[in-house]
Amino acid sequence: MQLVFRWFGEGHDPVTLEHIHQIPCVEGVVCTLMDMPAGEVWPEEAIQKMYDQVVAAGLTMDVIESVNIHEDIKLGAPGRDEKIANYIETMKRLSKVGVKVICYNFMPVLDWARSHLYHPLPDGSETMFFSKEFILETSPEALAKRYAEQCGGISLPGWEPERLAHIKDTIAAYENVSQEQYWENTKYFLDAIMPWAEKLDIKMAIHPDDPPFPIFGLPRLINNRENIQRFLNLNTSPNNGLTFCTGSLGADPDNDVPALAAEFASRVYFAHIRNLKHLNGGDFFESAHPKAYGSLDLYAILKALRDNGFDGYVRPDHGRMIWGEKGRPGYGLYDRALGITYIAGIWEALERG
Ligand code: DNO
Repeated sequence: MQLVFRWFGEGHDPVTLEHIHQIPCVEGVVCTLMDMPAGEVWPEEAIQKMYDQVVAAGLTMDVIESVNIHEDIKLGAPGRDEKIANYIETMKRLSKVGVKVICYNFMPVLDWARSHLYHPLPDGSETMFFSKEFILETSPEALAKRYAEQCGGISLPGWEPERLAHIKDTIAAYENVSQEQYWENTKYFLDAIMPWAEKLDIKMAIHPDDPPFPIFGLPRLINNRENIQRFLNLNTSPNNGLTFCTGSLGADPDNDVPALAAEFASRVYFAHIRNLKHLNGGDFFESAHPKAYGSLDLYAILKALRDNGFDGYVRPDHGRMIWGEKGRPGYGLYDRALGITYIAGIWEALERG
């Protein structure tokens, strides 16, 4: 197991590599090229520059989150073969600097969604909040506008400008894609990339849908036991694996997250560990990591992963904004640093028995 920390890259993240290097137990960072539009080949120089920066800071860059999938691939549109070829070329280039895991998602149009990015908690911290009623009543365009206002110009991963530019048309395009067709489009992509993933020794780790239930009438894929199993059966390459995101899967109280961790541990190559608190009616907020604060038992989840052979990368996921920190929602320095220390403590206790 290797503990890693997400870093959005120079100019995109108020958290520096030097800060990350000072957090106990962190060996590497999880990076991306934030400026790269989905569907394009990542330039070798930019990959090399990012890699050199990370290594110079004493950290590893084994995991990339994310190489985003172009909508043509998800929609099964005529341009998909070219976009898939570009995706494979990016995989080849990443493997040259030793990348071992690529985290990606197959969520239509949007990545994650929350109603509030900076919801105040009674202790004075701020966190992300999901109000089901709010999301049901809003439109994706209104949500994007709200995020832009709240974030003061930061481009949020999953809500990048190029993704938002055609949001209405892209959502409309999904009206012609049934859930079954969506599975077929997923399989088409997996069948094309997995032989390369094997050759390049890259584990592909799909991220679950966040939230794990349908929003804005769009199809869902990775949201419960049955669908995870179905996904893994679509292409049985051992390189076809999962990012096990406790907060995404755990947002549905019907998902028994430790049981899912136990069942799928051998296909989990990357874990996002965070907690959340369920409220009435499907609402939830993202809490501090320890069990006393949320509805998930991260000890039980980590134990289930470890007991069942997981040996991948782990990062603390979304933290609250504490101690007056201002930054990317979910990705401040302090609470994630507390989170990773909690995870490291649990792991050490598990290893020492
Ligand atoms: C949000 C993240 C997601 C994740 C992608 C992976 O905070 O967990 O944006 O990076 O879904 O492709």
